[in-house]
Amino acid sequence: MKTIITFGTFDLFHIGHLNILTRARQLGDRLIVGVSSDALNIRKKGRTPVYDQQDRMQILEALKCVDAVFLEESLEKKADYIQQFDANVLVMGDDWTGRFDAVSRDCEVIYLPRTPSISTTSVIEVVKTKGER
Ligand code: C2G
Repeated sequence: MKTIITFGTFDLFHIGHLNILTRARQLGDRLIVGVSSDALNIRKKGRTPVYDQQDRMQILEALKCVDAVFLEESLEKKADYIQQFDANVLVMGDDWTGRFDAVSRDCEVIYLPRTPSISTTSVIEVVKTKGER
């Protein structure tokens, strides 16, 4: 059983999130997703997510390509999470290239190309602009 693990906030879920999850799932037999807690997101991005952690986890749990979801409390606990779920491969978007190579002792690390021209921040901007018209 080849277990893939990936992490993210997945706020305002969009096609870039779906693409990396479906591609990560295709690399193994099951996909486990660590969803950043609201508190972690404030620490790493300086803002509270639009969707709270419960909603973000529930959306991911509903996806065909996701087998299990858990709350990611810290960026620095990757090795613990990988051990906890006995993951064989860590997959992240290439905006993180090199950032998690330290766990390569425990599992393979693959950085996949990000989906161009979509991000949670750009979605927020589009909604704001439309709202102002
Ligand atoms: N992503 C992507 N293409 C986009 C946007 C995001 O492939 N256009 C990928 C990111 O590279 C990441 C995943 O989707 O692998 C989740 O993105 P975010 O929700 O922005 O999460 P991030 O802030 O990168 O959190 O422990 C690591 C962090 O929790 C990752």
